[in-house]
Amino acid sequence: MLDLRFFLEQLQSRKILQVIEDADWDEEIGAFSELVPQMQNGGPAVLFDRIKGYPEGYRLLINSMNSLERLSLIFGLDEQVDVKVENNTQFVDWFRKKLRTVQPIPLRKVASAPLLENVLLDGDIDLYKFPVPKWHPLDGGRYIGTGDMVITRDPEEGWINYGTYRVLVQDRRSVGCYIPRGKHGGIHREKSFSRGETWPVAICLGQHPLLFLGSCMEYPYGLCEMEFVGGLTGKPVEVIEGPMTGLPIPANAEIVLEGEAAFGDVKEEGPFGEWMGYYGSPVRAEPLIRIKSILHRNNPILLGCPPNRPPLDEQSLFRCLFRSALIWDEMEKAGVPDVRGVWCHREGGSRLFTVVAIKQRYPGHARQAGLIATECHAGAFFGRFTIVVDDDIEPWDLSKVIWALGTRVDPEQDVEILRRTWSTPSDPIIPRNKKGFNSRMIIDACRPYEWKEEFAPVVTARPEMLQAVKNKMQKLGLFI
Ligand SMILES: Cc1cc2nc3c(=O)[nH]c(=O)nc-3n(C[C@H](O)[C@H](O)[C@H](O)COP(=O)(O)O)c2cc1C
Ligand SMILES: [Mn+2]
Repeated sequence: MLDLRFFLEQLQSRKILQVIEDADWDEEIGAFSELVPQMQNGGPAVLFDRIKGYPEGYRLLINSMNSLERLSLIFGLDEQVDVKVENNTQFVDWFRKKLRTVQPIPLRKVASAPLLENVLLDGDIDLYKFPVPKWHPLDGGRYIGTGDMVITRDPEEGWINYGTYRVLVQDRRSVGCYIPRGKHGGIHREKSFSRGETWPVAICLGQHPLLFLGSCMEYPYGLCEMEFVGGLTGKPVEVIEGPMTGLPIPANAEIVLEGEAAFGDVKEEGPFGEWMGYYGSPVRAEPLIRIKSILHRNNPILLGCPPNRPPLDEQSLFRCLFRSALIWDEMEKAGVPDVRGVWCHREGGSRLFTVVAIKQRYPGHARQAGLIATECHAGAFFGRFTIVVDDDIEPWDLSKVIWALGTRVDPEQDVEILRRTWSTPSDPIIPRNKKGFNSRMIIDACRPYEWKEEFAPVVTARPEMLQAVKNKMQKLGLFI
């Protein structure tokens, strides 16, 4: 059941939910969000209740997706994936198969929903009713939307997009939202404004993590993320028609804001502690979304998923698994043969450092793989390094990747630089006056194709000897 409360029950029965009371929304919850994911096995999910200054029941959940066990629960696939395997590539394989086979299922409209238990209009609209954290000390305000879904419609083509973009409380009745150019919600916004219309938005601030994970995935332009989620579970996602915007809002959501923005009505947004571990984007003017209604369940739960410095943060594990699968899938669809693995390393926030393994088949195969991994939809935004390795290197194994870099790369001929690629104001290495573009490095760390057969052999014993000695060592109590 795609209900956050059902998921909480599952966490509770597995004893991976910690309730914390009396925490302060002002930086203290943020500090928890930095430290808890650094614990063993990703730490527990944490549900904050009785947050300072707020009544019991107005809750906030963090760290709810930061382990393979939790991700398996969310996707309902306990049986199929061995969640104990470190650096789990099985999850990527499973998800890649889904990407190939899932047929999107249209949303199903329902008339009633728990979300309609409370409908706040006009003078009752007050965003400070909810325990919105100030996550990091230098944040420009209290960010209500981190584990959110911003719902918009393409005013020309009619399709609905669900995208996760951060949301700042600007005052009691308006929010700001950070959507760099090219993101789907941003394209919808641009289209509405260029038609001289206002931009209607619904912002979902608490929902089952599967819906959230669908929303923050780089699913292709023109396709509705919640129809894909429906396809994944085999059942349509149930939605109500937003009373103010008509947008399809998940019926079991916890808190939803409906509003609209008008061209030229802007306010400064930022800074915000971002996923690369920096306050990368300078303060900019962003459209003010003026809230027309708040819908919420009794005792509502905000889903928090704040950025912190990778790799031991809440976001980079699921982003690593999904982006690896999405890039792999797009490479195959683009006709790159013999891709043996893709890994978007958490150390790079699962964007900045992508490794692709191939079995080289023909001259230029490695460059083709590197270029497409870098510029396909799932990889195009804000990447930095793409490394292509032979299939004897597991792309998730950093120490082997670095060994291949050191021994199979002649920088003079194995490095390509792409210029003026898609970046964002958040990119910390790009100076203020040049924000928007960045460059990419593609490193071909495969053995050179034309003399790969003569390439220096790897030092290792014969496989049968290795196995025999491993057996002997085990008997002696010597384990590797
Ligand atoms: C917790 C979290 C916060 C995010 N915040 C933003 C954001 O503020 N702006 C943004 O453009 N992308 C943000 N992203 C990434 C987008 O959700 C992701 O690129 C998604 O594919 C966007 O949807 P779209 O492809 O439909 O545009 C965030 C992702 C996560 C997991
Ligand atoms: Mn989209």
